[in-house]
Amino acid sequence: MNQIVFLTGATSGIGQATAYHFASKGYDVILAGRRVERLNETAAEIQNKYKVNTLALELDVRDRQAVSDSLNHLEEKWAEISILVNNAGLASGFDFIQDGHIDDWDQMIDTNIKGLLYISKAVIPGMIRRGKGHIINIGSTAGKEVYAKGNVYCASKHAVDAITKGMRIDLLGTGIKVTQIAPGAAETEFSLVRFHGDAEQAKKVYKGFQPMTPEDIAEVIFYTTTLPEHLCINDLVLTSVAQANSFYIHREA
Ligand code: NDP
Ligand code: 8X3
Repeated sequence: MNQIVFLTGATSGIGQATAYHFASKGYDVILAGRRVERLNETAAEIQNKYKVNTLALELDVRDRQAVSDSLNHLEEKWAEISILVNNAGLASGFDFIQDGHIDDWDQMIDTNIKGLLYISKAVIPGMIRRGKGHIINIGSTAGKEVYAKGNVYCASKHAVDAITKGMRIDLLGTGIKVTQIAPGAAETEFSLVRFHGDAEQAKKVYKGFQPMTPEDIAEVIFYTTTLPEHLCINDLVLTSVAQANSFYIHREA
């Protein structure tokens, strides 16, 4: 039987690329996201291409009841999740704190922090019972430094940083590995979402340098799962060579 990886936010960007990558290595994949058409298309294409099993879970990670219902009632063949990738997340808005929108704040906090917690709460007990598992939380360079207009997004990713550390401490002795991957700029739908669909603004974010691709990050996420049983990468910051941290990006004119 193949091992099972569960990815949230698998309808685009890093989550989708990671689903393809794990499938290419022979994993069965549970894909979760809200956009059901994309979810079904991605699941079907992965199944066709890599001849592994896929399960498409239409799920809003902010919906506490839906998360616990769907994860506690998985068919038996899907219940033993080996690897959880807590990837679903977003930045919504790019405003000084005094101009920020409370709906944006709620959405980021509810998705990036509470969603990650709801999903983890549902998956961890099975891992504990089996005495093994790997949780990979997708943080950000925004969880390491705070930049202007990043306020609540940065706070949500600092929370991911803290929750990841807390998980690793609390899960000591259970055999579960806990890893944070903290990427810098990667060209996905991230900026389009942040700027509420403004494609011109989104394009500017990646102008003049080569950002990472979602596939770059997928490869590294997979790598962290290939180490011997006694080894765990705790925290990994990953940027393109043109980026040093949240503040410094070398752009060609
Ligand atoms: P995308 O916008 O391309 O993908 C985001 C994914 O998250 C989508 O699949 C979306 O699916 C899902 N998602 C958003 N909200 C919810 C929700 N409420 N419930 C379920 N799924 C949700 O962006 P990225 O791939 O770039 O982002 C993935 C993660 O990487 C995020 O946590 C982001 O913060 C982080 N990150 C991104 C960086 C970048 O530069 N791109 C850098 C550092 C970190 P759907 O809309 O279908 O629900
Ligand atoms: C995404 C990277 O620089 O927009 O987390 O915060 S950044």
